[in-house]
Amino acid sequence: MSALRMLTAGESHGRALVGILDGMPAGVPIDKEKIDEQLCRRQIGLGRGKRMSIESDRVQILSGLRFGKTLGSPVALLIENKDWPNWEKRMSATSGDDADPVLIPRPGHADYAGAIKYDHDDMRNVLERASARETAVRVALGSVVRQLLELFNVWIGGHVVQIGPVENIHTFLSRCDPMNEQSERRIRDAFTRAEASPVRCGDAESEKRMTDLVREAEKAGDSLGGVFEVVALNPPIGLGSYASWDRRLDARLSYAFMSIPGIKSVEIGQGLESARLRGSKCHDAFNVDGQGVVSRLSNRAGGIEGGVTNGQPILVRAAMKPIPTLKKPLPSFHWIERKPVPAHHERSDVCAVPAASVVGEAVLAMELGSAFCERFGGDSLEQMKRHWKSHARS
Ligand code: EPS
Repeated sequence: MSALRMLTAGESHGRALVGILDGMPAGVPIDKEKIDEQLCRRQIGLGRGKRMSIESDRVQILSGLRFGKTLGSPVALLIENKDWPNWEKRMSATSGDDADPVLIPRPGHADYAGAIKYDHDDMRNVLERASARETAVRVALGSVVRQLLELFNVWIGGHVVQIGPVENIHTFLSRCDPMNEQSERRIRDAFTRAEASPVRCGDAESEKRMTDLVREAEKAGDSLGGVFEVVALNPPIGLGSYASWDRRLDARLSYAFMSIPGIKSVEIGQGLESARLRGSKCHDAFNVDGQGVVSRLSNRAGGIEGGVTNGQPILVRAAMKPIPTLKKPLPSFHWIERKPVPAHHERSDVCAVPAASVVGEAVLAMELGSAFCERFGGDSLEQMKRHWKSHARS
């Protein structure tokens, strides 16, 4: 069982999203503003739909904290759906049956398989929970864990490296630099620039091509996917384990990233590219200097060898498919009449890859934080700090 356990609940147009995080050590200072900052980052970006102008996600901390510090008890968070008053009758938890049912499934969404699986006669019962709106509360929970990791100097960032066929040609991952002051600065700079970009891409030329593409897809009533990359700097050596399949950190990260709606593939380090390379070009050679300090000549493994962190930055890339809700819908069929009709459309995002990148950061924080708590244990932050200090070695 993971040291940190997370559970979320909530429908996209229900009253609120709720998240519970169990396993946080006691005494960790948590800043609500920092959680709200992450929620805000998830909402912005070119290509987001009209819903984002209705919502202004802010967290309410329901339990697990006292005077700004964790208690060691479960942390419960709530994010209100501002859209709820518009759906109060149609999404009532207690009474009513007069809402028009959704009867036309969208290819690519959970509508069809979900309705059959749960014996629903209204596909709204599926789409409300299958919606990527759920990721808002995951970002909030991830921010709590991120604040723990920051106390141990672990820093997480991310950016978009591809939208549709347009790639950011200046990704640092392709170079797989080893960790040193220079590469750390380069990574941080790239992410700082991405922060100011509407498509979360720090390279001006690629950004321009990406924004043109999103605007053009919007006009065409179409949607776009892409690839984002997230990085954890300064992870300690020894998170995860090679000892059992389900303790391998790369396996756990892949599982977690694949659970983000729309994600179709996950790469750690140079990922797929490894299959093309010879062993002599694929692995990260050691270097020992005159003082006996060990370093690496590259970081193609993305910071994980044998399922265990090796102290190099952790690099994860994830590919997202285009949003399935299309203004110009694909062919579908009427669930009752069994006749061909275009798919259901309410409103939708053209491209949510910049938002998914922020969700990826939260997911990385959650998995890393859990492995961190497993390795350094402790019921309180003070105990964890003592364990962390006594484990430090290279
Ligand atoms: C989302 C809210 C949703 C969508 C999007 C994610 O709002 P609504 O359904 O009211 O327009 O914008 O959902 C999806 C991408 C999806 O596939 O369901 C959010 O808060 O991120």
